[in-house]
Amino acid sequence: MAIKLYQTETSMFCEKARTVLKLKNVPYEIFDVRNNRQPLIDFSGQKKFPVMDYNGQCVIDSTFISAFLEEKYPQNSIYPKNPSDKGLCLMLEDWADEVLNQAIRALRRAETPEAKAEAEKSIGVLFRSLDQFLTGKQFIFGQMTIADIALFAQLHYLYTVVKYEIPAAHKNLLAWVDMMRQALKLNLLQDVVA
Ligand SMILES: N[C@@H](CCC(=O)N[C@@H](CS)C(=O)NCC(=O)O)C(=O)O
Repeated sequence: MAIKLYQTETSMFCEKARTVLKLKNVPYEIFDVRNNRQPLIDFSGQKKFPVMDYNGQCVIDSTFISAFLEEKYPQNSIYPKNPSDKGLCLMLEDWADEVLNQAIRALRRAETPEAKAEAEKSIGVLFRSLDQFLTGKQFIFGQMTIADIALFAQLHYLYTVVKYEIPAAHKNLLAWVDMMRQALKLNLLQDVVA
């Protein structure tokens, strides 16, 4: 069995895939696409990452990579057992990957004080929803699932790349972020999941 992840260290979607591999204790090697995307394009026929080479089988997109890994390595399941909870978990994964991701990208791209204020206003709405949702919660479904992993990968990017701290008012959200930091054995929020 050989797994190669085409990736970069700082991409949130790559960190999401690495976290699933780590949770399941699956060994893998990496190919860093930062300076050379050609091997990724040759292997996958497209330029987005992460891409997983699983014994020559090509799996594109962090959501499909996670589901594929779950099938091959059921230990430390990334989905809740209850079927309805699993549906909600998948919706949360999608919300993190699409909605939260767009707000974080907007914050990263904001160059003027006006653009930054606008982006902070938009992401503030999402922080408030998350803060409310995470009231009194540790892992969302009682064990670490892809909902926690996908949300953390996006929020973590604020600390590793954007250099933006979630405002102190969002106490439940910040407590959850810190709980995830500890669960993933990161000394600092600025460290990436390896
Ligand atoms: N839905 C995809 C998103 C992947 C994605 O947008 N990756 C970015 C890096 S974070 C990328 O490939 N950017 C380069 C490009 O679009 O050319 C996933 O979950 O893997």
